[in-house]
Amino acid sequence: MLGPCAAGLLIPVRRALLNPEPANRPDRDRWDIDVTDITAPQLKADILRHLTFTLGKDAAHASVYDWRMALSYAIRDRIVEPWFASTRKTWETGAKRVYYLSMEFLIGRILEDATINLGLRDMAETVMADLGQDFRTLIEDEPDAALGNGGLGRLAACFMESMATVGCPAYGYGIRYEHGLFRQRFEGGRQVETPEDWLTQRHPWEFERPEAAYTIGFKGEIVTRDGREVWVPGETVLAEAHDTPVVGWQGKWANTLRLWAAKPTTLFDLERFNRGDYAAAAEPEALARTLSRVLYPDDTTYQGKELRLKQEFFLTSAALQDILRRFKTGGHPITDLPNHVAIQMNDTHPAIAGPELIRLLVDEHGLEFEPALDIARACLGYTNHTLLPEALERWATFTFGNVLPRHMQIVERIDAWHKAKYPSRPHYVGIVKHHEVRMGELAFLMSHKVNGVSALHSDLVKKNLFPELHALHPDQIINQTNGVTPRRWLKMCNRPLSGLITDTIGAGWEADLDRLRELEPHVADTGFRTAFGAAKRQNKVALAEWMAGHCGVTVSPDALFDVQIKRIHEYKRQLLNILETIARWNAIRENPTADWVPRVKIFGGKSAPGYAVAKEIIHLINDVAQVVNTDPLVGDRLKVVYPANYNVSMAERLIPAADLSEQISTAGKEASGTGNMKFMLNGAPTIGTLDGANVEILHEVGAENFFLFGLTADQVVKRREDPDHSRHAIEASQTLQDVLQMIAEGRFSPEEPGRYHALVHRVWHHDYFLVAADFDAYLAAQAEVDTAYADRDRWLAMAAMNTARSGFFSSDRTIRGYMADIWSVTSAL
Ligand code: 26V
Repeated sequence: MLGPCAAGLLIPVRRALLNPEPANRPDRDRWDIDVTDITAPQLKADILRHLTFTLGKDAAHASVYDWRMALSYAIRDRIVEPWFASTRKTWETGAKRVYYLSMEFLIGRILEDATINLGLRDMAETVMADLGQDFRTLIEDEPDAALGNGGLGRLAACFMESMATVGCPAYGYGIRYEHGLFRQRFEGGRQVETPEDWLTQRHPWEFERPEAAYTIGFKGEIVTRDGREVWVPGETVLAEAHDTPVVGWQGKWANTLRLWAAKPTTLFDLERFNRGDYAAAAEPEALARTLSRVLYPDDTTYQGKELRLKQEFFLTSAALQDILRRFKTGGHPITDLPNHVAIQMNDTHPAIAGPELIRLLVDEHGLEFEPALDIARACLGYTNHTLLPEALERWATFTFGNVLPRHMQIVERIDAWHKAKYPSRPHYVGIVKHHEVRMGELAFLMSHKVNGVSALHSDLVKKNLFPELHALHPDQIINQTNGVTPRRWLKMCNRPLSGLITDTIGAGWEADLDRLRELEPHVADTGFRTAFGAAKRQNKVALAEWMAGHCGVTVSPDALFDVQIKRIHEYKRQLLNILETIARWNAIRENPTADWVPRVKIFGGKSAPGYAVAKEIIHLINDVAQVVNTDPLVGDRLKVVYPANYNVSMAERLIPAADLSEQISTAGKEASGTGNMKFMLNGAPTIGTLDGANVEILHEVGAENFFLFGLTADQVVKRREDPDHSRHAIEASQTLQDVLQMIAEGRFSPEEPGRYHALVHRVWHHDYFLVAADFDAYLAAQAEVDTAYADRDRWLAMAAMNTARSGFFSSDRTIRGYMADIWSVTSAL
């Protein structure tokens, strides 16, 4: 469709630059849209037209912002055609659609990604240069759309791009938060949060749809009408749609991300206004808007806040009403719903979809309870993303029944139906227990498939999370190992390496990532390895420059860049990493003339605002950085850098420049990880435990290209049986004793020597995440890393093998798995 060869995206750009006439193309059928069918002069004219008529700016006075907007609108124009074509084709073929419900979409920037998928990136750069503008500056002017906390939200964003790439007709449904994830600053080494405000500037990628709005009810009471129970809500808000088109690789398909903004159902109380009571008059508006005001920043502990439950219902009800409205225009009987609609629940956050769909089918479509339940279960799928008990959602029946009285009734009915159908179900299993509604059980019972996100995790979902339900429904739990989109996480963020890959194996790997295996034979070739090393070095030089500017720390690009970036959480064990850093510092000071492999320890990540222990760990990392980085005895042999406000865009900088990927969670705790996959793609070997998708990374890359250490998930459970496991581990390790002693004595906090007493005490006496037990093994693995890195040839081969064997971790593969095993949907391409 893009012309005769796969290089169709690259060649037309250059040809177009030379020749302003659009290329003559043979007749194409009506779906066959060539998104590269534009010349540089045309693109330039589009940009200037938007600058003038959309932004009302004269080129002579346009700012970076104006130019970015003009370019964004010009690029967005190119997406509209494939977007319409995709929608039309879905309608005309009556294809089944997928609806991905997620409270989070951690998108990041859109502009460069869109130009890449449209094959217009280089043209855009040239045209902007022609207009006197630096493309990179424009790209970096765009704020991140940070509508998510971490892995779960970023996965949803990768899935949206992959569904568009593989031609899966799909809608993403989420909330258009006015404020995304908070901004992080460090003050005296402590995390300080400030609100994020990505929408204060215009968001050029969305189309507002005031005509697509639904009423969402809360609270109120149940009344009986014509012998049926009906819900009369006590409060209502309006959910208004905002659509962002998501275009896939080479623009062959585009889907919609539909985000809901809350609006009041009545604008304001005119009577109160006329009485002069202005604040009270505006109350309905203020109340409604709080619903889509801010993303909950805590992905570690479930808190049972009423507003959160309301947000979840707001998203879910708006989505389901929209889905049913669209379905009805097709004229099929309602019993046909599962043949046309697949709904995926991204964790339990939208798990109210089960009861809400039943409510809509029963109360508004007149179905009986059981047929409605069968239809709902046939449509719904549930993805579990965590086993951590403190993150599992459960609502007090009091709160749940108050906010959603009709749904409370339905939940009880679902529970009773299941118990009646499976009388052998143990008494302690069920949705409503101990005055709580358990959302995991609800999602399980209302789905036809439940999936985990890595092989190990899916096993643990069966064994530890839902053992009884698994016994009753042995085919329900399946695995779909996560993936990441190689367009953003290799092609876009790592131009030196992706250029080398294309030069070596040709184009086309972007949408067929298994083709990276073709790199393997080249790994033995010195020329290739050197080029691989040069690409990595180029990224490291760029990162070093950026860190000097942003963190004031100068590092050598020849040092080993050791990177741990993710949310700060005890189970992810940033503490283990910083303890090893201190041990390394001690060792260097004891023997400064030894042949040290220089290291830069790079950390990135935010803590939930109320997570005190994680905040202590952040403080400790910054305190250690302060001491180590100013130690003249150590110099370049060790640096610690912790840039504030880690986000998607920062990840795009750090990952291509990483030599070593830190994936050191306590085994059994990290459901999958997706950062681990991004590092692998970009040629950074992993130091890691047998946890989450690390297990599969190890399997793909081979033990010789992975630094494995630590207790296994089973061993972790056994080790905890010894109540003194941490004391035993510490007493057996002089190195660890010394490190803990230094921290306890205030070596890194001389102005407040007792700052870390509690932290050290916890390692000695509780240490639930087994930092002490894994410490020596981690140190040994880090020593192996040093040895391997010192042998440049060996290291480059390891790094290149990681890229070559990363094909499995494309989210295209994951999406194809969901399509086949959960959604029963085929590609529309
Ligand atoms: C949990 C909660 C708890 C209740 C309130 C708000 C809230 C918001 C987000 C979360 C998310 C926790 C689950 C999560 O992010 N899991 C991560 O999912 C990734 C994608 O599957 C996976 O790679 C990570 O290992 C997993 O930690």
